[in-house]
Amino acid sequence: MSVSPAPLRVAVVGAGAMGADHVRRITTRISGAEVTAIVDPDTGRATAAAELAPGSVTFASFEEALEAVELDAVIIATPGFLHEPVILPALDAGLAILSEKPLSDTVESSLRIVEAEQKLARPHIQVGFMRRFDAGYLQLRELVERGDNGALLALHCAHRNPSTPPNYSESALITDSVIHEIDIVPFLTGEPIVSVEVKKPRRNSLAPDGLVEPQFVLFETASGTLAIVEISVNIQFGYQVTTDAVFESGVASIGRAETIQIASAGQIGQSVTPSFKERFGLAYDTEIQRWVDAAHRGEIDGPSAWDGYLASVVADAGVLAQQSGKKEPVTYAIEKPAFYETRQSLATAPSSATA
Ligand code: ISE
Repeated sequence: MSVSPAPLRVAVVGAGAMGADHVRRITTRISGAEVTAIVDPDTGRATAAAELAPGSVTFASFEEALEAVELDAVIIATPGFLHEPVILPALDAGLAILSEKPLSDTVESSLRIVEAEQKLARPHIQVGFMRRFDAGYLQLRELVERGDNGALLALHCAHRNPSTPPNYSESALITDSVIHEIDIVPFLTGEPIVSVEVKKPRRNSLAPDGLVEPQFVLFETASGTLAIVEISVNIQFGYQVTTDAVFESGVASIGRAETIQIASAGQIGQSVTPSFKERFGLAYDTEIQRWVDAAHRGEIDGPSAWDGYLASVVADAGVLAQQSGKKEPVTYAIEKPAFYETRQSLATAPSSATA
C-alpha cells in the first residue's frame, strides 16, 4: 500500500491580491500542500490571508518565519524588488521556491540569484510565468513544434488591463506586464529574443497623469520571427490577453473564446474576465499543483531562475527602448549553465487552437 507523503509546508510571503489568491488556491484546490506561514509586514493583510488557511501563523518578516516554524517551501508574491532578500535565505534553507514574476527587479540581482542557486545540487526556483500552463499557449506551442502550417513568421499579441494599480510607472509596462510576453515569445518560438523596439501611439487620456500608454513593443527572435505586443493598461472594458500566430500557411488564434457566446435581443455577446486572476485561474492552479508535485520529487516543473534571468535582460533592453525610441539589441552576458539544461514537459491540454 502506498502512503501519501506529508503535505508540503508552504510559507506565502506577501499577502496582497496575488499572495492571498495563492493561499486560497493551496487551501481549497491543491493537494499535497498546506499553507503554514503567512508573511507580510501589514498585519491586517497577513491576518486576512491567514483566515483563508486554518492553522497558518502570521509573521512580519521571512526571517522570523524561518526561525519559528518548519518549512519545506515558499511562494514569494511581493513586488519584484523584494524577491532577492527572500530567495537567498530560502535557498540557504534548501526550500522549494515559487517566485512570482519577475524573478527580480534588475539583471544584476537576477544573476546573483542564478549564481546562488548553482551552489545547490539542483534547481530549487520556479518562476511564476503562469502562461506556460495555459491550455491555449500550450496548444500553440505544439502547433509550432509540429510544423503543420509551416514556419511561424509573426505573433500579434494584445495584453489589455482594465486599469492600473497605484504607483504603476511607464517602465512597469515592460517589467510588470509585457514581462509575460517576454517569457512566452521564446517559449512559443523556441528562440531567444534578440532585439526590442517600442512605439507610442496617441495617449489614452483615461490613464493616470504622466503614464504614457498604450505602447507597442516589437520583439525580434534569433531567426527573424517578429512579435508585436499591444500593451494597454487602462482600457476599462475588462482583462484580455490574445495571440494571433501567423504561419506560412495558416493563422492560429488563442485567448478570445474563454466564455460562452450568447446571441440574444439582436446582439451577440460574450463576457470578459475582469482580471488576470480569472483569465489565468486554471493556469495558476496547474502551475501550483505541478510545482507542489515536483517539490515532493525534489524537482521543479516549469520556468526556472534561468528563464527569469533571460526575461530580466530583455526587460532591461525594453525599458531602454522606451526611452531611446530606437531598436535596442538584447545581449545576454552569460551562456546557459549546464545546471539549467532540463526541458519543461508539455502538459496535455484540450485542443481548441485552429490554423
Ligand atoms: C500583473 O502583475 C500580472 O502579472 C498580469 O498578468 C498582467 O496582465 C498585469 O499587467 C500585471 O500588472
